[in-house]
Amino acid sequence: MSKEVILTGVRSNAELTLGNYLGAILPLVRLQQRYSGDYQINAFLPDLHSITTPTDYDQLYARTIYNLRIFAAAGLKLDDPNTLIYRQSYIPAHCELTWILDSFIYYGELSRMTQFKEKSQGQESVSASLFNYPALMAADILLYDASYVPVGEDQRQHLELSRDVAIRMNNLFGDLFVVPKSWEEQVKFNHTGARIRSLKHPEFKMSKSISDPSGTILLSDSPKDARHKILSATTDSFSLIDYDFKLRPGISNLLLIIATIQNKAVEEVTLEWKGQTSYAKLKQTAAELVESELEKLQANLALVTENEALKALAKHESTVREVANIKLAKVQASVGLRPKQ
Ligand code: AQP
Repeated sequence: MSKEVILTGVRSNAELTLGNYLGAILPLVRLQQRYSGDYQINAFLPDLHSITTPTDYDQLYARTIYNLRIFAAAGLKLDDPNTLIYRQSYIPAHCELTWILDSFIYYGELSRMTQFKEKSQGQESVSASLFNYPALMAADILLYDASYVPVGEDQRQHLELSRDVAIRMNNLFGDLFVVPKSWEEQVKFNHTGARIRSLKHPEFKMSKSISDPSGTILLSDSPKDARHKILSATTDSFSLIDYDFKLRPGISNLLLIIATIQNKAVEEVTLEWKGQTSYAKLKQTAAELVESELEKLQANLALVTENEALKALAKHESTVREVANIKLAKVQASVGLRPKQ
Protein backbone atom coordinates (compact mmCIF):
# COMPACT_ATOMS: atom_id res chain seq x y z
CA MET A 1 0.00 0.00 0.00
CA SER A 2 1.33 3.45 -0.83
CA LYS A 3 2.11 5.83 1.99
CA GLU A 4 -0.44 8.33 3.25
CA VAL A 5 0.32 11.85 2.08
CA ILE A 6 0.75 14.90 4.32
CA LEU A 7 0.60 18.18 2.39
CA THR A 8 1.67 21.61 3.55
CA GLY A 9 2.67 24.99 2.07
CA VAL A 10 3.25 28.66 2.89
CA ARG A 11 2.40 31.51 0.50
CA SER A 12 5.20 33.79 -0.64
CA ASN A 13 3.07 36.94 -0.90
CA ALA A 14 5.01 38.79 1.80
CA GLU A 15 7.97 38.36 4.14
CA LEU A 16 7.71 35.40 6.49
CA THR A 17 7.03 36.04 10.15
CA LEU A 18 7.71 34.29 13.42
CA GLY A 19 4.07 33.13 13.18
CA ASN A 20 4.80 31.33 9.90
CA TYR A 21 8.00 29.91 11.38
CA LEU A 22 6.43 28.54 14.55
CA GLY A 23 3.10 27.61 12.97
CA ALA A 24 4.21 26.07 9.69
CA ILE A 25 7.96 25.87 9.07
CA LEU A 26 9.19 24.30 12.33
CA PRO A 27 6.26 21.85 12.43
CA LEU A 28 7.13 20.76 8.88
CA VAL A 29 10.78 20.22 9.78
CA ARG A 30 9.77 18.23 12.85
CA LEU A 31 7.28 16.26 10.79
CA GLN A 32 10.00 15.31 8.33
CA GLN A 33 12.40 14.36 11.11
CA ARG A 34 9.84 12.19 12.86
CA TYR A 35 7.67 10.72 10.12
CA SER A 36 9.62 10.64 6.87
CA GLY A 37 9.47 7.05 5.67
CA ASP A 38 6.14 6.39 7.37
CA TYR A 39 4.41 9.09 5.32
CA GLN A 40 4.93 10.87 2.04
CA ILE A 41 5.34 14.60 2.68
CA ASN A 42 4.45 17.16 0.02
CA ALA A 43 5.99 20.51 0.94
CA PHE A 44 4.92 22.90 -1.76
CA LEU A 45 5.38 26.59 -2.45
CA PRO A 46 1.93 27.99 -3.27
CA ASP A 47 3.03 30.77 -5.62
CA LEU A 48 -0.36 30.77 -7.38
CA HIS A 49 -2.10 31.34 -4.08
CA SER A 50 0.34 34.18 -3.45
CA ILE A 51 -1.17 36.33 -6.21
CA THR A 52 -4.75 36.07 -4.97
CA THR A 53 -4.13 39.09 -2.74
CA PRO A 54 -2.06 42.17 -3.64
CA THR A 55 1.66 41.46 -3.60
CA ASP A 56 4.93 42.84 -4.92
CA TYR A 57 5.10 41.06 -8.30
CA ASP A 58 8.74 42.08 -8.82
CA GLN A 59 9.68 40.22 -5.65
CA LEU A 60 7.46 37.17 -5.88
CA TYR A 61 9.71 34.86 -7.89
CA ALA A 62 12.77 35.54 -5.73
CA ARG A 63 10.77 35.36 -2.53
CA THR A 64 9.46 31.90 -3.39
CA ILE A 65 13.02 30.60 -3.77
CA TYR A 66 14.08 32.53 -0.67
CA ASN A 67 11.31 30.85 1.31
CA LEU A 68 12.56 27.44 0.28
CA ARG A 69 16.03 28.46 1.51
CA ILE A 70 14.40 29.42 4.83
CA PHE A 71 12.79 25.99 5.06
CA ALA A 72 16.18 24.38 4.42
CA ALA A 73 17.86 26.68 6.94
CA ALA A 74 15.25 25.65 9.51
CA GLY A 75 16.29 22.05 8.96
CA LEU A 76 14.17 20.71 6.10
CA LYS A 77 16.17 18.14 4.15
CA LEU A 78 15.81 18.94 0.45
CA ASP A 79 17.05 15.52 -0.64
CA ASP A 80 14.79 13.35 1.48
CA PRO A 81 13.27 10.75 -0.88
CA ASN A 82 9.95 10.90 1.00
CA THR A 83 9.53 14.68 0.80
CA LEU A 84 8.45 16.25 -2.46
CA ILE A 85 9.23 19.96 -2.75
CA TYR A 86 7.71 21.96 -5.61
CA ARG A 87 6.31 25.25 -6.79
CA GLN A 88 2.61 25.12 -7.48
CA SER A 89 2.82 27.08 -10.74
CA TYR A 90 5.43 24.67 -12.11
CA ILE A 91 2.89 21.85 -12.03
CA PRO A 92 0.23 22.85 -14.59
CA ALA A 93 -2.10 20.10 -13.40
CA HIS A 94 -2.99 22.25 -10.36
CA CYS A 95 -4.73 24.81 -12.58
CA GLU A 96 -6.28 22.23 -14.86
CA LEU A 97 -7.77 20.27 -11.98
CA THR A 98 -8.99 23.51 -10.38
CA TRP A 99 -11.13 24.23 -13.42
CA ILE A 100 -12.67 20.79 -13.33
CA LEU A 101 -13.32 20.96 -9.58
CA ASP A 102 -14.86 24.39 -10.09
CA SER A 103 -17.53 22.72 -12.14
CA PHE A 104 -18.46 20.52 -9.15
CA ILE A 105 -18.19 23.18 -6.44
CA TYR A 106 -21.16 25.47 -6.02
CA TYR A 107 -21.10 29.24 -6.06
CA GLY A 108 -23.04 29.19 -2.76
CA GLU A 109 -20.31 27.09 -1.14
CA LEU A 110 -17.56 29.50 -2.15
CA SER A 111 -19.68 32.46 -1.05
CA ARG A 112 -19.89 31.05 2.47
CA MET A 113 -16.11 30.97 3.02
CA THR A 114 -15.34 33.27 5.92
CA GLN A 115 -11.71 33.68 4.92
CA PHE A 116 -12.84 35.19 1.62
CA LYS A 117 -15.08 37.59 3.51
CA GLU A 118 -12.26 38.54 5.89
CA LYS A 119 -9.53 38.92 3.29
CA SER A 120 -11.74 40.91 0.92
CA GLN A 121 -12.87 43.32 3.62
CA GLY A 122 -11.48 46.81 3.17
CA GLN A 123 -9.87 46.01 -0.20
CA GLU A 124 -10.58 48.36 -3.07
CA SER A 125 -10.98 45.52 -5.51
CA VAL A 126 -11.22 41.83 -4.80
CA SER A 127 -9.81 39.33 -7.28
CA ALA A 128 -11.87 36.46 -8.63
CA SER A 129 -8.95 34.22 -7.68
CA LEU A 130 -9.40 35.08 -4.00
CA PHE A 131 -12.99 33.90 -4.31
CA ASN A 132 -11.78 30.78 -6.07
CA TYR A 133 -8.88 30.14 -3.67
CA PRO A 134 -10.58 27.13 -2.00
CA ALA A 135 -10.99 25.36 -5.37
CA LEU A 136 -7.27 25.70 -6.06
CA MET A 137 -6.57 24.49 -2.53
CA ALA A 138 -8.82 21.47 -3.14
CA ALA A 139 -6.83 20.73 -6.31
CA ASP A 140 -3.54 21.04 -4.37
CA ILE A 141 -4.81 18.39 -1.98
CA LEU A 142 -6.77 16.02 -4.24
CA LEU A 143 -4.16 15.82 -7.01
CA TYR A 144 -1.86 13.95 -4.63
CA ASP A 145 -4.53 12.07 -2.64
CA ALA A 146 -3.36 13.88 0.49
CA SER A 147 -4.92 12.63 3.73
CA TYR A 148 -3.44 15.18 6.10
CA VAL A 149 -3.23 18.94 5.59
CA PRO A 150 -1.96 20.61 8.76
CA VAL A 151 -3.67 24.01 8.73
CA GLY A 152 -5.06 26.45 11.25
CA GLU A 153 -8.69 26.87 12.23
CA ASP A 154 -8.93 29.68 9.63
CA GLN A 155 -8.53 27.08 6.86
CA ARG A 156 -10.95 24.57 8.30
CA GLN A 157 -13.80 25.50 5.95
CA HIS A 158 -11.47 25.12 2.96
CA LEU A 159 -10.44 21.68 4.07
CA GLU A 160 -14.07 20.71 4.54
CA LEU A 161 -14.90 21.94 1.07
CA SER A 162 -12.08 19.78 -0.33
CA ARG A 163 -13.62 16.78 1.41
CA ASP A 164 -17.08 17.65 0.11
CA VAL A 165 -16.00 17.94 -3.53
CA ALA A 166 -13.94 14.74 -3.28
CA ILE A 167 -16.93 12.83 -1.89
CA ARG A 168 -19.27 14.39 -4.48
CA MET A 169 -17.04 13.39 -7.38
CA ASN A 170 -16.34 9.94 -5.96
CA ASN A 171 -20.11 9.39 -5.78
CA LEU A 172 -20.47 10.39 -9.41
CA PHE A 173 -17.42 8.74 -10.93
CA GLY A 174 -16.22 6.00 -8.57
CA ASP A 175 -13.10 6.21 -6.47
CA LEU A 176 -11.32 9.16 -8.03
CA PHE A 177 -9.83 10.78 -4.94
CA VAL A 178 -8.68 9.88 -1.46
CA VAL A 179 -10.94 11.93 0.81
CA PRO A 180 -8.78 14.04 3.16
CA LYS A 181 -9.21 13.16 6.84
CA SER A 182 -11.91 14.98 8.77
CA TRP A 183 -11.02 18.06 10.79
CA GLU A 184 -11.07 16.01 14.00
CA GLU A 185 -8.67 13.42 12.56
CA GLN A 186 -6.30 16.12 11.28
CA VAL A 187 -5.32 16.74 14.89
CA LYS A 188 -2.74 13.95 14.50
CA PHE A 189 -0.41 16.37 12.71
CA ASN A 190 -2.00 19.64 13.68
CA HIS A 191 -0.50 19.91 17.11
CA THR A 192 -2.41 22.74 18.80
CA GLY A 193 -3.61 24.67 15.77
CA ALA A 194 -3.04 27.71 18.03
CA ARG A 195 -1.96 30.91 16.30
CA ILE A 196 0.89 33.16 17.36
CA ARG A 197 -0.58 36.61 17.99
CA SER A 198 0.69 40.10 17.33
CA LEU A 199 3.03 41.20 20.12
CA LYS A 200 1.35 44.62 20.21
CA HIS A 201 -2.25 43.61 19.59
CA PRO A 202 -2.44 40.06 20.95
CA GLU A 203 -6.13 39.85 20.16
CA PHE A 204 -5.07 39.48 16.49
CA LYS A 205 -3.00 36.84 14.69
CA MET A 206 0.54 37.76 13.65
CA SER A 207 0.19 37.95 9.87
CA LYS A 208 2.69 38.56 7.11
CA SER A 209 0.39 40.80 5.07
CA ILE A 210 -0.73 43.08 7.90
CA SER A 211 1.45 46.08 8.66
CA ASP A 212 2.18 45.91 12.39
CA PRO A 213 5.95 46.43 12.67
CA SER A 214 6.31 46.37 16.44
CA GLY A 215 3.86 43.48 16.81
CA THR A 216 5.38 41.32 14.08
CA ILE A 217 8.75 39.60 14.07
CA LEU A 218 10.02 39.07 10.54
CA LEU A 219 12.45 36.22 9.99
CA SER A 220 14.78 38.82 8.50
CA ASP A 221 14.69 41.01 11.64
CA SER A 222 17.98 41.24 13.45
CA PRO A 223 17.92 38.89 16.46
CA LYS A 224 18.47 41.91 18.72
CA ASP A 225 15.44 43.73 17.27
CA ALA A 226 13.36 40.60 17.69
CA ARG A 227 14.45 40.35 21.30
CA HIS A 228 13.47 43.96 21.85
CA LYS A 229 10.02 43.42 20.31
CA ILE A 230 9.36 40.55 22.71
CA LEU A 231 10.55 42.58 25.69
CA SER A 232 8.11 45.34 24.70
CA ALA A 233 5.18 42.98 24.10
CA THR A 234 1.77 44.02 25.37
CA THR A 235 0.70 42.03 28.42
CA ASP A 236 -2.02 42.81 31.01
CA SER A 237 -2.40 43.97 34.58
CA PHE A 238 -3.33 40.64 36.20
CA SER A 239 0.24 39.79 37.25
CA LEU A 240 -0.55 36.11 37.01
CA ILE A 241 0.90 33.76 34.43
CA ASP A 242 -1.69 31.46 32.90
CA TYR A 243 -2.64 30.21 29.44
CA ASP A 244 -5.96 31.72 28.51
CA PHE A 245 -6.17 33.54 25.18
CA LYS A 246 -9.52 35.08 26.09
CA LEU A 247 -8.43 36.67 29.37
CA ARG A 248 -4.66 36.99 28.93
CA PRO A 249 -3.83 36.99 25.22
CA GLY A 250 -0.41 38.66 25.58
CA ILE A 251 0.83 36.27 28.26
CA SER A 252 -0.68 33.25 26.48
CA ASN A 253 1.13 34.32 23.32
CA LEU A 254 4.47 34.32 25.14
CA LEU A 255 3.77 30.89 26.64
CA LEU A 256 2.89 29.58 23.18
CA ILE A 257 6.09 31.00 21.67
CA ILE A 258 8.18 29.41 24.43
CA ALA A 259 6.41 26.05 24.14
CA THR A 260 6.72 25.90 20.35
CA ILE A 261 10.41 26.72 20.30
CA GLN A 262 11.10 24.25 23.10
CA ASN A 263 8.95 21.66 21.30
CA LYS A 264 6.81 21.10 24.37
CA ALA A 265 3.05 21.04 24.86
CA VAL A 266 1.81 24.47 25.89
CA GLU A 267 0.10 22.83 28.87
CA GLU A 268 3.48 21.61 30.10
CA VAL A 269 5.07 25.04 29.80
CA THR A 270 2.05 26.64 31.47
CA LEU A 271 2.48 24.27 34.42
CA GLU A 272 6.14 25.25 34.70
CA TRP A 273 5.14 28.92 34.98
CA LYS A 274 1.88 28.55 36.86
CA GLY A 275 1.63 30.67 39.99
CA GLN A 276 4.57 32.86 38.97
CA THR A 277 3.94 36.56 38.69
CA SER A 278 6.99 38.05 36.98
CA TYR A 279 6.01 39.03 33.44
CA ALA A 280 9.54 40.42 33.01
CA LYS A 281 11.02 36.96 33.59
CA LEU A 282 8.57 35.38 31.14
CA LYS A 283 9.38 37.98 28.49
CA GLN A 284 13.11 37.51 29.11
CA THR A 285 12.80 33.76 28.55
CA ALA A 286 10.76 34.18 25.36
CA ALA A 287 13.10 36.92 24.11
CA GLU A 288 16.20 34.80 24.61
CA LEU A 289 14.65 31.81 22.88
CA VAL A 290 13.50 33.85 19.87
CA GLU A 291 16.82 35.68 19.63
CA SER A 292 18.84 32.49 19.58
CA GLU A 293 16.39 30.77 17.18
CA LEU A 294 16.75 33.65 14.72
CA GLU A 295 20.54 33.72 15.09
CA LYS A 296 20.66 30.01 14.24
CA LEU A 297 18.23 30.35 11.34
CA GLN A 298 20.01 33.31 9.78
CA ALA A 299 23.44 31.67 10.13
CA ASN A 300 22.11 28.54 8.42
CA LEU A 301 20.42 30.57 5.71
CA ALA A 302 23.77 31.96 4.63
CA LEU A 303 24.87 28.36 3.96
CA VAL A 304 21.93 27.40 1.70
CA THR A 305 22.56 28.73 -1.79
CA GLU A 306 19.94 29.69 -4.30
CA ASN A 307 21.50 27.22 -6.68
CA GLU A 308 20.98 24.39 -4.23
CA ALA A 309 17.32 25.34 -3.84
CA LEU A 310 16.80 25.56 -7.61
CA LYS A 311 18.48 22.21 -8.19
CA ALA A 312 16.24 20.53 -5.62
CA LEU A 313 13.14 22.11 -7.18
CA ALA A 314 14.05 21.02 -10.71
CA LYS A 315 14.56 17.45 -9.53
CA HIS A 316 11.38 17.22 -7.48
CA GLU A 317 9.20 19.08 -9.95
CA SER A 318 9.85 16.63 -12.75
CA THR A 319 8.77 13.75 -10.48
CA VAL A 320 5.76 15.66 -9.20
CA ARG A 321 4.56 16.59 -12.69
CA GLU A 322 4.36 12.89 -13.54
CA VAL A 323 2.43 12.03 -10.38
CA ALA A 324 0.03 14.93 -10.87
CA ASN A 325 -0.53 14.20 -14.55
CA ILE A 326 -1.56 10.62 -13.84
CA LYS A 327 -4.30 11.81 -11.48
CA LEU A 328 -5.34 14.60 -13.84
CA ALA A 329 -5.67 12.16 -16.74
CA LYS A 330 -7.89 9.91 -14.62
CA VAL A 331 -10.15 12.83 -13.73
CA GLN A 332 -10.23 14.10 -17.32
CA ALA A 333 -11.30 10.68 -18.54
CA SER A 334 -14.00 10.42 -15.87
CA VAL A 335 -15.61 13.74 -16.75
CA GLY A 336 -15.50 13.05 -20.49
CA LEU A 337 -12.61 15.28 -21.53
CA ARG A 338 -10.54 12.23 -22.60
CA PRO A 339 -11.49 8.73 -23.76
CA LYS A 340 -12.48 6.34 -20.95
CA GLN A 341 -9.40 4.66 -19.43
N1 AQP B 1 0.33 33.71 13.47
C1 AQP B 1 0.47 32.45 13.10
N2 AQP B 1 0.63 31.49 14.02
C2 AQP B 1 0.78 30.21 13.65
N3 AQP B 1 0.79 29.80 12.39
C3 AQP B 1 0.65 30.73 11.44
N4 AQP B 1 0.61 30.66 10.10
C4 AQP B 1 0.46 31.89 9.58
N5 AQP B 1 0.38 32.79 10.56
C5 AQP B 1 0.49 32.10 11.73
C6 AQP B 1 0.77 29.43 9.36
O1 AQP B 1 1.70 29.69 8.32
C7 AQP B 1 1.25 29.10 7.13
C8 AQP B 1 1.05 30.26 6.16
O2 AQP B 1 0.07 30.06 5.32
P1 AQP B 1 -0.28 31.13 4.21
O3 AQP B 1 0.87 31.94 3.89
O4 AQP B 1 -0.85 30.31 3.12
O5 AQP B 1 -1.39 32.07 4.79
P2 AQP B 1 -1.96 32.44 6.15
O6 AQP B 1 -2.35 31.26 6.96
O7 AQP B 1 -3.05 33.45 5.89
O8 AQP B 1 -0.73 33.13 6.86
P3 AQP B 1 -0.42 34.64 7.11
O9 AQP B 1 0.99 34.79 7.58
O10 AQP B 1 -1.47 35.26 7.98
O11 AQP B 1 -0.50 35.20 5.65
P4 AQP B 1 -1.28 36.40 5.01
O12 AQP B 1 -1.24 37.53 5.98
O13 AQP B 1 -0.47 36.64 3.80
O14 AQP B 1 -2.64 35.93 4.70
C9 AQP B 1 -0.02 28.34 7.45
O15 AQP B 1 0.29 27.00 7.78
C10 AQP B 1 -0.52 29.05 8.66
O16 AQP B 1 -1.34 28.25 9.48
